[in-house]
Amino acid sequence: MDARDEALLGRAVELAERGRRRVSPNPVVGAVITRDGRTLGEGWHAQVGGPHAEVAAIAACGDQDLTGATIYVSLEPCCHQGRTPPCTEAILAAGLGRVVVAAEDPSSKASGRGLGILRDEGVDVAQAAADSAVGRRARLQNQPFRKHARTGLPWVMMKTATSLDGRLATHAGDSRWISSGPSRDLAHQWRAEVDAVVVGIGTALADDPQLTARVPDVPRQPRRVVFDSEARLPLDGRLVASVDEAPVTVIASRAATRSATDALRASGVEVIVVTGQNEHSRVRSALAELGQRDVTSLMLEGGSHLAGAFFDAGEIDELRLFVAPLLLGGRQAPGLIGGEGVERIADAARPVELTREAVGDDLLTIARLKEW
Ligand code: AOF
Ligand code: ZN
Repeated sequence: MDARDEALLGRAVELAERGRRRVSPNPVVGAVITRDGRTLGEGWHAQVGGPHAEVAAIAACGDQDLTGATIYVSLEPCCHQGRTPPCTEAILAAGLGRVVVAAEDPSSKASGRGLGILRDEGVDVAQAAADSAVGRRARLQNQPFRKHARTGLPWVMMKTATSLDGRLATHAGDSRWISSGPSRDLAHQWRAEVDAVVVGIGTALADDPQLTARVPDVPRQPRRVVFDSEARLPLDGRLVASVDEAPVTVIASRAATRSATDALRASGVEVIVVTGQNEHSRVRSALAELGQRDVTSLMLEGGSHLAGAFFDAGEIDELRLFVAPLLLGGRQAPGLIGGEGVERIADAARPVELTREAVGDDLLTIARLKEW
C-alpha cells in the first residue's frame, strides 16, 4: 500500500456516498479500476438489489481488457450468492490482478472470506491498515451496516435540541421551537438517511408529529416508531393518518390492552409487544425486533424519558445536540437524558470523537460514543 493506493481508496469511499439514502440495509460501497495509475472505470452500489460496486465498476470499463488491472473497493468484496452473484467471481472472470480494499466486511458470510478466496486464486490482495485515515473513513461511512452486521441491532443516533441551560422544553412542555430553522432543516436531512425515526409516546401525544423527512430527494421515508407501552397512540393523530406514506410501528408492552393493540393494527400500524424486567431491557428487545426487520439505523428524537432508557441500556451510538441561545430555567423543565444515569463521574459515557460547529444561531455538537 502506497500513497497512490490510499488516494484511490479515498476515491472509492467518495463514490460510495452516491448510494446514500438508497441502499439500506446494504452498505454504501464504491470501486475504481485502474491500470498504471490510469482510471479505466468507476462504480458504486446505487440501489438495493442492484449490482454491487465491483460489478458496476467492471461494467463501466466497457470492452477494455482488464487482465491484470487493479480494483480499489471501499469494502471487502462479497463471496456469497445474495440478491446478486458473488463479486469475487466477477473479479476473477474479469481477470483483475490486484484487489485493494479499505475495510473488511464484518458480516458473518464475509469477514475476510472474500479476500481469502481471491488470494487462493492468485490475486494480489491488500487491505488498508485498520488505523489508517482511509480505513477509518470507510468504516465511519457504514456505521449502521457494521453495527447491524455484528450485533443484529440498529445503530442509534440521538438528535436533540436544548436551551443553553440544558432544557428540552419549558416547565409547561412548550418546545416549539428551541433550535433555529437551519438546524431543523439539517435534522430533516438526517431523517432521510436513517431507516427509522423514534419517539416516546409523551412526545407523540404532546406534539402530534409526522416524523417524515420533509426535504427534496427522499427515495424512501423512514419508518416511524413510537415507544408506547400502553398502546395509547391516538387513532386520529397525524402518524396514523399517514401510514400509507411511511410505515408506523408501535412498541408496546404487556401493559397494553388487546383492544388498544387490535385497534392500532386495524388502522395499519404494526404493533410489536416486547417483554423485559425494566425499561432498558425492553429497549434492547425492541432494538432486536427492529434489527430483524432490516432497520439498520435509527434516529432517536425524544423525549427525555425514552432517551434515559436508551442511555441506561448503553444503546446510544452517537449524539447530535443543538444548543440554542436561550435560557428556560425551571426545576420541572426536562433535561436531555432521564433514566437512572451514572453514579460517578468515572462511569460517564465519553465520546471517542467530538466535533462542534455553528448551525444558524445554534451550536451543533456531534459526539460519537461508539465505533463499529
Ligand atoms: C452491497 N453492495 O457494492 C457490496 C456489498 O444480498 P445482496 O446481494 O444485496 O448482498 C449484500 C451484501 O453484500 C452486503 O451485506 C455486504 O456484505 C456485501 N457487499 N453489498 O450491497 C456492494 N460490495
Ligand atoms: Zn458483492
